[in-house]
Amino acid sequence: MEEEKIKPTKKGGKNMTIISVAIVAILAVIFFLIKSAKDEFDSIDMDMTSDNLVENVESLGQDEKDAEENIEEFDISAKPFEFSIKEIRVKKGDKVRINLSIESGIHDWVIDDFSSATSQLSAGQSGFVEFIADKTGVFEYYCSVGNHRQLGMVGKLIVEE
Ligand SMILES: [Cu+2]
Repeated sequence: MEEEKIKPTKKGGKNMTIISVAIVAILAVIFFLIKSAKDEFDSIDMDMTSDNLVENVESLGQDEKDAEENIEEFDISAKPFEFSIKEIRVKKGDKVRINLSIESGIHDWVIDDFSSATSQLSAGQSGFVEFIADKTGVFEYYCSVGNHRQLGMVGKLIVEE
């Protein structure tokens, strides 16, 4: 009789031990997760202190600005042997869109420095090209048809900081 009474108690004790170990293990995992999350949070906090906070907020604003993407659009018409716009000025990071329409002859609009070009278009046609002005400087655009470039069918793209 006594043995039978002890047995279930022993069994229960064993189960309790397993459960306790499991709980401790789970708590350890939770603690570890919380701690690593907190460490991460603390390191973010560090960057957000005083002056850095202002910088971070400002750069956040800058990122939003970039995400909006400032598109600079230019309508250029072409005839032998000139473009209606000979100088384009944009800011670095701007998306540039060139809408080219052809008055007479066959022309295109090419800028090697940004590996961009419209297709060759004939009178009455229009096309466009878009690219990001991702570097500053003065770059030449031109018409690649025949010797149009040599005949002065060129212009300047000025990208400012
Ligand atoms: Cu041309």
